[in-house]
Amino acid sequence: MKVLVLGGDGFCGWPTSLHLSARGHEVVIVDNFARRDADVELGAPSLTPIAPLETRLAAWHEVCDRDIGFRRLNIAEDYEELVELLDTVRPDAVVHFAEQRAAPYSMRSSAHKRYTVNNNLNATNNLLVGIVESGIDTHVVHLGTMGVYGYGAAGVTVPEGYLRVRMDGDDGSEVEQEILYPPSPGSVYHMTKTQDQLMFAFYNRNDEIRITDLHQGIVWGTQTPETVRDERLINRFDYDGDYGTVLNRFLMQAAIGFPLTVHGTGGQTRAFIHIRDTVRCVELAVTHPPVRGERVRIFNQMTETHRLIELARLVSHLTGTPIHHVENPRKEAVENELRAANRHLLDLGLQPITLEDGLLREVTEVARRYAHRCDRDKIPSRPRWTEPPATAPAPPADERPDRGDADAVPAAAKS
Ligand code: NAD
Ligand code: USQ
Repeated sequence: MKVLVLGGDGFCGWPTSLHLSARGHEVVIVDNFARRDADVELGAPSLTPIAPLETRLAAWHEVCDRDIGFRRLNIAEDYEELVELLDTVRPDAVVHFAEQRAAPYSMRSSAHKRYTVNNNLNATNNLLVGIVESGIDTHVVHLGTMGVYGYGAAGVTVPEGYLRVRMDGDDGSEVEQEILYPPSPGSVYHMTKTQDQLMFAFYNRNDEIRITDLHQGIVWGTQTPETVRDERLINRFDYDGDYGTVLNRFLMQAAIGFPLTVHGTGGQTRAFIHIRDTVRCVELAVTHPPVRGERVRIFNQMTETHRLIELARLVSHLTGTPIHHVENPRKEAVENELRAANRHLLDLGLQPITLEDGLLREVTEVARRYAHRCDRDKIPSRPRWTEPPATAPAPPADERPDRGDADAVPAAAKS
């Protein structure tokens, strides 16, 4: 199949592009390097040394004699070029990873909130309008998030996208309907993903665009069978307080002996998936497209749920690293239960990789190998969801929130 991978230079997009290429698909990556620009803005590059994209692509050609195409485009702004690309490539599927994906980054400042909304909503809308304008029949596979549901499901297993509801009809009868599960975003970033859902529902109904929306949990791990084939293919590893996600952060912190930064009590429960399963799930979605006229497919792309304090204890037990409960910079429930359905991907053949010591050690070893590249000052997560009330007692000196460069303009918004 011909597949356009939007955001194919990123943490999920790069290994997915390699996986699809290795499985015989014809891949073209589209990226504007906004993520690499954010590395520079934050002064916190990937822990692993990621090669420039041209070097990555040349290395892939060397190791497996396959070509991956590349087009540098800002899909949120370069609309005409995007339409021309869609028209030329005429892809069977477009995998859409190209959004600003970090919740803390989206909460840094007014400029970061505006950048995240402008980038993510225009990226998705441009893609959908562009597909309509070019008249191609392609399948959009979008990376959404489990965070669209919020994380407190009131004793209910979170369904895959749709909720069956019963309402009282005007004539006293009972009316049954399936609606999108009520959105409950916990950050500006997550809010953009809930808005993506509405755009998908509209263009799917109005223009019959075929869409699969993958509501992904927190991705952990770093390498896949393809990225280990050559050091120039190595995947990125985010450990900083904006882009680093919780389990990879704990494993990296353990690798350098930095006390594990549990926000608050650690009672939050979240959904997780290993990067090797991410790439397999995307391929399953790409190779099992919906038919024209079918409503938006929503799959929960997660394999397990864990309470953060339990993950921290597991990592602490494996490595001997102490746990440090830090003041939570986010506005989120102190603790929550979370169960979610994931039948669709299992039925398509996914055999989940779940948390086990070997894989945890593998990530810690990667982190240890590149520990010399870590800047410990970039580890604390500084963006705050709200300002503390003026009357609040000052936190102890060693836990005083440091706003750092929170008011800087996002790098990508300047270009
Ligand atoms: P990432 O930031 O590493 O990659 C995103 C890529 O998209 C980057 O290479 C960036 O340069 C590119 N991009 C952003 N805006 C663009 C634009 N306007 N035009 C062209 N390219 C653009 O993020 P990731 O971790 O690979 O996440 C990919 C997708 O998966 C995101 O949409 C994210 O919301 C979703 N997701 C990620 C996780 C996770 O834990 N990493 C979990 C759930 C969902
Ligand atoms: N947390 C800590 N300590 C840390 C970092 C985070 O306790 O050092 C806590 C946070 O307070 C939060 C939880 O861990 O309760 C998850 O934080 P995270 O940064 O790992 O994940 P999140 O902000 O939710 O975002 C990530 C990805 C995003 C994706 C989302 C999936 O960056 O792109 O959409 O995971 S989900 O969480 O299911 O919504």
